[in-house]
Amino acid sequence: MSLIVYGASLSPFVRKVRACLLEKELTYTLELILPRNQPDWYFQINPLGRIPALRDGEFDVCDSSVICSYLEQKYPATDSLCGNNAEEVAQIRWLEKYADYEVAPLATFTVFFNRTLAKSMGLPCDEVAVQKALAKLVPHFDYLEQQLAEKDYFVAQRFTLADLAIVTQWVNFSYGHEDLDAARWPKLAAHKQRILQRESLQSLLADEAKMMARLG
Ligand SMILES: N[C@@H](CCC(=O)N[C@@H](CS)C(=O)NCC(=O)O)C(=O)O
Repeated sequence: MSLIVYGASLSPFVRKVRACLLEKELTYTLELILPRNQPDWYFQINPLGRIPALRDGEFDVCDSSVICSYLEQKYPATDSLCGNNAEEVAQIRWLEKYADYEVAPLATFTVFFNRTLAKSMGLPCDEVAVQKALAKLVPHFDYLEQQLAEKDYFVAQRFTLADLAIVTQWVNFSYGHEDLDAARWPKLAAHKQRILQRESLQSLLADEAKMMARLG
């Protein structure tokens, strides 16, 4: 088995895949591909040019959600993160999609991009867009707080891809100098801390700290 993740460590989707691999105790290497600066050959793996992609031997697959589900099917002896029955799978998929398509455009593509990445690319920070995104995030925080209720994890009373997909967005949110308001969303804030304590995420965050330091 030879697993290569293509991408850059500060992407929430790359973090999701790397944490999934670590949780499954699958060894991989990370090959750096920067969005907007991809080599031509990368478009043969992902015609959209987006990161992450995974190479497993001769097999290529892209999109973090598809990659994690592939790993679950391909390596069934590893810890299950995608659910053990139809109901769990559906709930996990829903929350993962919610994180990837509702939260990410605001927390990562707007707040993190403008506050942190834009500067490093010589672009201005669009603070008006950031403030609009922060306002739009409020109902998402409310919904997720309500979904979590009194549980430690979103689904099945154990760590799953739903927890990972959501918390990976909070990491980029914090890199954009914002944080969940623990007074307003105490369960969600505690959940974030709980998930970030995991060994997989602790090791990734240590790696990312070097990159954040370089970005200044
Ligand atoms: N749904 C995709 C989203 C991937 C994505 O949007 N990645 C960003 C980096 S965080 C990217 O590659 N953007 C470059 C582009 O869209 O050209 C996934 O889960 O992998």
